[in-house]
Amino acid sequence: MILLTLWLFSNRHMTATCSLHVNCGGNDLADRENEQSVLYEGDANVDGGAARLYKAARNWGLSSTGDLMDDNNFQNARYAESLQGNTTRLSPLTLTYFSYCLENGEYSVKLHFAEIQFTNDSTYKSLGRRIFDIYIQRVRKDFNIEDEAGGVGRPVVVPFNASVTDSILEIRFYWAGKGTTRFPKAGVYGPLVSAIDIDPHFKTCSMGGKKSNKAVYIGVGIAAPFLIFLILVVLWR
Ligand SMILES: *[C@@H]1O[C@H](CO)[C@@H](O)[C@H](O)[C@H]1NC(C)=O
Ligand SMILES: *[C@@H]1O[C@H](CO)[C@@H](O)[C@H](O)[C@H]1NC(C)=O
Ligand SMILES: CC(=O)N[C@H]1CO[C@H](CO)[C@@H](O)[C@@H]1O
Repeated sequence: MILLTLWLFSNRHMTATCSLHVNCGGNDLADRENEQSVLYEGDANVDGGAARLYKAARNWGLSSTGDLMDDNNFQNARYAESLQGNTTRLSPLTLTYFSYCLENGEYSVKLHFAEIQFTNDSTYKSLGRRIFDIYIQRVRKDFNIEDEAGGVGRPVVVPFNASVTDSILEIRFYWAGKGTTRFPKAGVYGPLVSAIDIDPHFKTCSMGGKKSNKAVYIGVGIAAPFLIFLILVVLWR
């Protein structure tokens, strides 16, 4: 019985999750939404590189490919960009965020964007156009943050629905060569994203937090009569 209790406890860490919040290109950030504290896990410490695969401690990661050939940065040191504390992750070619060990079901995916590399004014810095494709099972082609948000420097949140059938959800951003590569300066093209929300449409997360509590209750439920029995035996003696 004690072994069973231990097994139930140890299994808590292997169960699937059913939500993910990422602060792309930034640090861990606690946000309050609907009276609840939500932790946005940051990936600021993940560098660029022509090909990069990163696995976070918890069930998610990212992969980034491509080299900004003309940015005079041969180390590809960082692909995190920020404006007034608002961070984003940029990738020259493809950027994929993946979440694995997700409970199967229907999910809401919200992608947060803000065009922070171009300006609104009438200088050459406003001439840039960033166009990329988004793949979440279905394709959203020729996505342009500036058009979607109605200007630069403005945040926009774009909702998607996703159905998870094999516990993996992949969000891929792909730069198909459209838009500008030289305005306002070299090396600003490629997909860019600020934050990601993955939340289940279903009410209770049976394999996530809820069930782990249940496992503990079952463990305690089984162990308690055994303990009482043990105490009674000791007292009787
Ligand atoms: C750009 O223009 C839009 C629409 O006029 C405006 O809402 C937005 O705040 C402007 N962005 C900046 C950075 O000034
Ligand atoms: C997602 O699905 C829900 C329920 O079917 C629907 O109400 C909503 O409009 C969908 N959202 C998108 C972005 O397709
Ligand atoms: C572009 C963008 O996301 N701007 C936000 C930066 O952060 C401040 C608060 O810290 C927001 O008010 C802006 O909307």
